[in-house]
Amino acid sequence: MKLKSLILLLLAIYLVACNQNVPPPEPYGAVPGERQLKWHELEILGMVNFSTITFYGKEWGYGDEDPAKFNPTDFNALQIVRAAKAGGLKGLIIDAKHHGGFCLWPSKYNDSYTVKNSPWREGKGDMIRELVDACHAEGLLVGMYLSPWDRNHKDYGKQEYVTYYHNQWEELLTNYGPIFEVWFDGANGGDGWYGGARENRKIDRRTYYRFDQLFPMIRKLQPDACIFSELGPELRWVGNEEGYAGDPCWATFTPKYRGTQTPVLIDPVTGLFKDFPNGESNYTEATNGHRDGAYWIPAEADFPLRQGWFWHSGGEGKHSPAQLVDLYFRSVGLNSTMDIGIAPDLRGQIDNYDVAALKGFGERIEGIFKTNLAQKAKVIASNTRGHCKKYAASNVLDSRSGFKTYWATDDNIKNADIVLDFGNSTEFSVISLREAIQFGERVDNWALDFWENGQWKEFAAGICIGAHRLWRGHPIKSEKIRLRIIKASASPALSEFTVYLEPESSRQEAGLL
Ligand code: FUL
Ligand code: CA
Repeated sequence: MKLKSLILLLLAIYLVACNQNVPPPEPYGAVPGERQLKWHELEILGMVNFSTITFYGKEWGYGDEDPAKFNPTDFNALQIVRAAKAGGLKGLIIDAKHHGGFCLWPSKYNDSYTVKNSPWREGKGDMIRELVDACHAEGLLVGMYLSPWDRNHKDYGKQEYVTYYHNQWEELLTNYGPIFEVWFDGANGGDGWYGGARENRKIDRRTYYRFDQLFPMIRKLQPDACIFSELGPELRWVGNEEGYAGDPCWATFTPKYRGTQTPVLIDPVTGLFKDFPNGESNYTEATNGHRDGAYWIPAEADFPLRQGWFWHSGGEGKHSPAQLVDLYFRSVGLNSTMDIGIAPDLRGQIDNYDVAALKGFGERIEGIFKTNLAQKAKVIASNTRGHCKKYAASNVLDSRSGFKTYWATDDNIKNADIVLDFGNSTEFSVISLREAIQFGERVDNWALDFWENGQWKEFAAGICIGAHRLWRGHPIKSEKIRLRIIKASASPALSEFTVYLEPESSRQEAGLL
């Protein structure tokens, strides 16, 4: 007994003592910046699309839609934001101006085509302000979408429009508090009303918008805002509007010009593109990303909740709560982020069907991750970096606590095992893995085993873990689960390995009984 205590004491001293001396692993490949690390923790986002075209039943405005038609009968920003919150959305990206050019705020740079020219709130309203206030009240982060393309503006195609566009960004990034994400749509250039000209206007997408000037302004005004576009520089489009990521979906990505293998260069000092081919990129490669891509540009998987990004009657039912759960596993669960398009109706509210879909989705996700069954498990790793407590295997047990605490191995280790021992037979159906992505994407191939009749049996395998990798399946009963890192490009560093049992009701909907 005494000897045992002594050994334990010595072991404890040894573990504590090594804390100071063993440095964390060297980062491997491209790694996320501070802004991106924060963004990775959000996981479920939304985008609100509402404009004159809602009242025309259109998806894209031509630019001549009458602002007098913009008259929601009962606009209610809190109702919209609460519907989003019930779905577990952590941030809302507000479409301030879509391709049709109508502005949801009384821009001082536009006298003819904003809420000021509409009957809504007798022309005295500011819809962005109301939405932002509601987000702040409910604890959601605010993002901004401002379409580069403007089919209303008479100067679209000329320098004057570019100045207008930059001025509008300045307004939006100055007057509405902190912004977590700015969104650049790839759809731009073509025909439109253009102040009555009704013609086709082609622009050079790479140079026209002067992103080389706009991006530094975004940095200056909103240093925490991640910049999203087809290809980055910080967040990339997943390459489809159905809401699923590729398998694998690496966060590392080398943006290239469309139809070529020529990489688009990012300035190493500012982190911004020197040349910005939004709308002319290799976005089809964005679905999977690139193992060892040049930059950390994680994928955002956007899709409209209804049929289309704007509200149309009859569009309900496109996604049931169960289908949203499925998409969650196919986006968030594959190292991407979910971005749900929600569309206010003619009243200016989220309709009941969509409210129920979001609420049902939020409840199901909460139900799945309610109890981390690994919490009390004994965890044993085949190797621990410098035998340090700081890098101990038990650091993987804290669920949803970000990337700070992690298990790491010695540098020369490229395959390793980590076992969760529950102590008794435990039923599970969902596994959650996260790498400590501040050190890059290190793991290539992994597999999961359960213990049955005195031996290990593989039940899942995959390529890439990244910020979040989920496995969901039929329930399995076992005393132990093992994660095998089969191949890694650098010694593994894992921040989470947790275990859940999805409630029977939502498993039933997914055919996973
Ligand atoms: C697309 C646009 O063309 C849609 O109208 C919508 O705004 C969506 C978020 O992006 O590219
Ligand atoms: Ca952890």
